[in-house]
Amino acid sequence: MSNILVKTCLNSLPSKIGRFSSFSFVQPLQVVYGKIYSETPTSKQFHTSPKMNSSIMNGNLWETDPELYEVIKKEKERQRSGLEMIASENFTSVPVLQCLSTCLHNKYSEGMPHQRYYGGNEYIDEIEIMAQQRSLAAYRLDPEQWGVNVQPYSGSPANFAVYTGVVEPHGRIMGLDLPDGGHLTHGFFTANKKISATSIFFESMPYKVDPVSGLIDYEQLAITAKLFKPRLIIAGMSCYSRCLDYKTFRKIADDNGAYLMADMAHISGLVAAGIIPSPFEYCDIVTTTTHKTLRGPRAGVIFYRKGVRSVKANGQKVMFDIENKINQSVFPGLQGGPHNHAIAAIATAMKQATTPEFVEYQKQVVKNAQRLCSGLVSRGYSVATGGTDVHLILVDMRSAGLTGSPAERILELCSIACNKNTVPGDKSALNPSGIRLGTPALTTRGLKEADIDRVVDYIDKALKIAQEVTKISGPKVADFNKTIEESADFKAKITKLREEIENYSRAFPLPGFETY
Ligand code: DSN
Repeated sequence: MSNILVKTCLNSLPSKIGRFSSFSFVQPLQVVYGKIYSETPTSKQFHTSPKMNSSIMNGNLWETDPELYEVIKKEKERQRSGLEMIASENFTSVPVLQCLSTCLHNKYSEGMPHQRYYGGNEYIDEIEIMAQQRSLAAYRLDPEQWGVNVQPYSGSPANFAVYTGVVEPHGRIMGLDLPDGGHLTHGFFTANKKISATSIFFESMPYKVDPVSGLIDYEQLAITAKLFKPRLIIAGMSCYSRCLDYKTFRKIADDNGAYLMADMAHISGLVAAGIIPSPFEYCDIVTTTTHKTLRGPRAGVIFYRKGVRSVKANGQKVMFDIENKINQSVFPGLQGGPHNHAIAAIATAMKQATTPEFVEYQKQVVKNAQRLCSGLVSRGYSVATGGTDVHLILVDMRSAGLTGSPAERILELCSIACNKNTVPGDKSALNPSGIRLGTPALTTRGLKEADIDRVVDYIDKALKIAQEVTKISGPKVADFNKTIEESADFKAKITKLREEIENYSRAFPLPGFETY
C-alpha cells in the first residue's frame, strides 16, 4: 500500500476519534506499523510483533555486552553509595528514564512540527507540541507572548543558537565572567586564548562580581555596557548563590538597545516552582538545560518573546522578530535531527514541574542549601556572599587553609562529589580557591535539614584530614595524592570515613535504581 493511500485513509477518519480507536471506520484495509490486515486488528495483534531471532538485537545488555554492563553497574553503585553534591547534577525520575529508552529514539524529524523534512512524524509532532505547550505552562507563559524551541541538545547548543540567531557574526555579547560564576558559553576567553566558541565567533566583554561582597557589580556593568554597546546581555550563572536582579539587567539592556537573555539552567526548577524571581518578566529570551534543578532529561530549551517589542513615540508598534531567527538557528543552522526521546522526556518533566510535590521538592532544595551554608559557616568556613538564595553555595577553602583542588580530592576519596571552583578575585581557573556544593541531588534522595547537618559533619571531617595531609604535602594535588598513597595512617582514616559515608548514603532511595 502506498504512503499516499495510507494518508488518504487516515485523513478520512472522523476527526474527533483517535486514529487507533477508529479502525472499524476504515474498510477494507487496515495499516498498522506497516502491516496490512484484512480485518480490524485485535489489540493482541496490535501490541505484539514476532520476536526477532537475533541475540545482538534482542538480547539484554548484560548478555550481549557484559564488559560494558559491569562498568555501568559500578557507576550505578558509585551513585548509590556516594553523596552527590555537584550543583548541576540531579537524579531524574522513572518516567523521564522511560521516555529516554523508547522507540522515539529511532526517528528522524528535522524541521518543526507539521513542517518536517522526513515522513512518518505524526506522533513525533504530537509529542513535540506537547513538550512545547507543557514548557510554556510550567513557566505560566502566554503562548501569544512567548514561543519555545524544545530541540536544543543541551544548554551550550541552546546558548550558541541564540547568539547565532540574534547577534550578528562578531556582534557583541556580555556575560558574567567564568571565574566570577558565569558559564563558558557566556563568552569566556582568557588573556592568552579565546576558550569558548562564543568568544571566537562573537565579541565578548565580561562583567564581574565585586571581589569583596561577591555580588554582581551592576554599576560597573552599566558603565561597561555603555562603552561596549552589546547586542545581547546574558543574565545567568553557573556558580552564583544569589537571585539575579533582572529589573536592573533590563534597564541596562534598554539603555543600550540590547536584547536581554537569561540563562536559567541552574535555577530553572526553582523558577518553575515560583520560589525565586522569574526572568520571564524582564527578558526577551530565556534558555535552560532541563536536567539540573528541573530534574528532567539531559537536554535544552529556548524560550523567546513574540508580539510587541516596543511602541514608538508616534504610536507605531515594533514587533519582536526573533522567533524564526532562533528556530532556524537551531535547525538547520546548528543541529540536525531532534532527539525525540529527550523531547518526550522534556514533556513529562515539564508536567511534573507543575505539581505540588515538585514545588515542595524545590523549597526543600533551598532549605537544604541554606542549612548546608549555615552549618559550614558555624564551623568556620567562609561562604561567598555569606549565604545562598538558591540550590548552591561557594565555599572559600582558604578559610580552612586549603585550596579547591585538595578539597575536591579529599571529598572524592570520601565519596562526596563536588567540584573545585574559582571564588571572587581568583586569578586562575586551574588552581581555584573554592569548592561549589549543591543540594538538588541529595534532596531528590529525601535528605532534609537534619540529614544535611550530618553531611556538614562528614564534609568537615574530610576537610580536616585534607588539612593534615597538606601540612606535609603542600597544596599541589599530585603531592597531596602521593602523600596519602604513602601513608597507611591517612589511608586508614580516609577508608573509615568513606565507609561511614557510603553506609549512610545507601540508606537513601534513588528513583528507578531497582529497575534501570
Ligand atoms: N557544567 C554545568 C555546571 O556544572 O554548572 C554547566 O553547564
